[in-house]
Amino acid sequence: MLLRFPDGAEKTFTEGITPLDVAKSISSSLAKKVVGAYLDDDLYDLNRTIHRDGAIRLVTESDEKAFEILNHSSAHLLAQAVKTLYPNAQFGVGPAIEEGFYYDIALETSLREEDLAHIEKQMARHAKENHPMVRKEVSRKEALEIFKDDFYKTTLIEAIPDGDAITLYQQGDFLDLCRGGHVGFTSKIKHFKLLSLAGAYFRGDSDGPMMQRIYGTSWFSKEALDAHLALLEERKERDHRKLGKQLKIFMLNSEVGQGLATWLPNGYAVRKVLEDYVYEEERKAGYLHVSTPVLGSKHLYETSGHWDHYQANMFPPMERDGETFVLRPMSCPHHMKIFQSELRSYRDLPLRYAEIVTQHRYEASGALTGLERVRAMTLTDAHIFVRPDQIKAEVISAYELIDKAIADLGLEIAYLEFATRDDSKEKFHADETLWNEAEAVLEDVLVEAKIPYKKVPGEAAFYGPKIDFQVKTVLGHMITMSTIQLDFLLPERFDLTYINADGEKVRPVVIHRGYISTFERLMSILLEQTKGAFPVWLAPTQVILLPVSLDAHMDYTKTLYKSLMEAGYRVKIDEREEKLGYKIRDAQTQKIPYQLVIGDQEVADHSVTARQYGSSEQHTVSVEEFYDQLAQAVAKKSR
Ligand code: TSB
Ligand code: ZN
Repeated sequence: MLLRFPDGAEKTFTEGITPLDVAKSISSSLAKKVVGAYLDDDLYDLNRTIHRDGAIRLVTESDEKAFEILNHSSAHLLAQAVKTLYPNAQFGVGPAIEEGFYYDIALETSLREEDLAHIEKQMARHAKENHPMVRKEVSRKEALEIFKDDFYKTTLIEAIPDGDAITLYQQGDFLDLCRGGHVGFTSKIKHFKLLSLAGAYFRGDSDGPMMQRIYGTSWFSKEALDAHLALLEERKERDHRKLGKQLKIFMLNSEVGQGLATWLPNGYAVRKVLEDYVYEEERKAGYLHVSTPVLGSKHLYETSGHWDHYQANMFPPMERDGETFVLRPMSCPHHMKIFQSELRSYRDLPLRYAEIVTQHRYEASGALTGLERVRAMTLTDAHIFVRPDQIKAEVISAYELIDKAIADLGLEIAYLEFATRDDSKEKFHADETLWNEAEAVLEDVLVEAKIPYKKVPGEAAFYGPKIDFQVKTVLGHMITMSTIQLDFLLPERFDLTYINADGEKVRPVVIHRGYISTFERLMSILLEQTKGAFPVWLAPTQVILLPVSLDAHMDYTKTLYKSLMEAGYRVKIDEREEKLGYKIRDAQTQKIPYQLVIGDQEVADHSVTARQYGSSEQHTVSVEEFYDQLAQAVAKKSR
């Protein structure tokens, strides 16, 4: 039997060897790291015998595929352990997933978190016993016979397309239906952890039976497992839903309604700074601010094409006095009408209308996630009306404005997504010529400006292609934040025109621009990024004053408070009858950037003793010096 290796070398082996044997024939260290092999395009288990010639590529622990093979094998080990502990258990599917594996289990008793530790121990026992995971190919008839009392496996077998091989895997006395790709021996599974329980419908079908899903994760070394568990812990800590509650930033309440966030005073304080930032940056960049209603007539949204292409994301219409209204999912149609409200000349362009826009989208309830995906949202929006010869310069200046804001916010662009259409009829408008032109122009700008991007067909807006700014948080979470979209369609549908230099009526082009996303999504990103320790310019409370004595030091404290408030800072006095140490700890929990302790010395010298969030050091400085520090901290934003 002749096997060809990736480096071109060929070697003859006796028939019936396994990938493990092949690795051993090369080196014993390789044999330790190998987890399987590809023979041509077929994935082989580590212990599956090879009966034919072919190109072989050993899969070792460092291979991307290896994690999947290990985790898939771990799912089997989990099922084996569950079967040992609960002999009546039956099983649905048990795949590897991005960060581990799961198995869906049908069991009379409902499992509790405490049971996971027992199951984990049993897994460790079976791992030690070193069962080979033995592959058997069977006919459909045989498979159905073997699993005749098992509704789940029978259903899964019946779903296997005709002509596909049906394979079973035996490990110890546990037999499972599986396509394969295993580490061959249970002893290869060493560093794993069961993480959580959830309910899951069999094959995701909500009409089918509900099963119990156990999630786990499996790694090739203890270090890797520990690092992953630490990351999971960090993720919990940084979960914006948890932080938002703890720091009283926002609330989600089922009586208010699903996906409808309420901004609490602390959250609104941050949002107001961001609103002012957006307004000022836009003002300096020549944007004109407008304000339009959250409702629009349904007719307006029929004209724009939203009704035809975006209806699935809209709340149903409402009628009054013979007029039909919709809650707007976007503001573009309103801005089109502003453009249309006057006669426009080529000299008026570009016209940049900006608005902090509250809009409503119907997002499926399963898709709602804290503030990241909501149903009522406020977007930092703009629509820029340009002549064709101005497209490039305007796209680039919108890009630069966004780029600066992302840096000011202490975030980073991970990559740009160039979203184009695909051949879906419902999602995109039908004018081939407009599409081709818009995509070509936008891509040209990206290429000329040497901005690297990833092309993603099918993700465009219905009215045109877009550039989405993907931001990555410290946790590696990728989120669409800002967007620049090129639109030749809405000007057409609204019959927008301006008078060109030759006195003719011609069409403008529209650039839709989402600046720093919606405040909801942005807040979710900022919370995750900062763990709620906002930089000074954004912090809900920037300074807290802690008088040592509520009598002796109160006058001076109040004077300071007043002057800081007048100067535009967000300040609080802790007037509670508590020990100073307690108040300091509390201020740290609230992640307030500056804590000022005020006692006899400070009153006498006209000074403050300042401590910064996260530090145990304190410095006594003059009031003037403190003002300087504060102003500098605000000015540097999140940079
Ligand atoms: C930029 N008409 C354009 C606008 O002119 C528009 O609405 N584009 S959008 O559909 O891409 O949305 C703009 C931004 O809103 C997105 O880039 C995303 O950051 C944010 N966003 C979208 N859906 C949600 C949601 N459900 N919850 C929170 N933010 C959202
Ligand atoms: Zn728009």
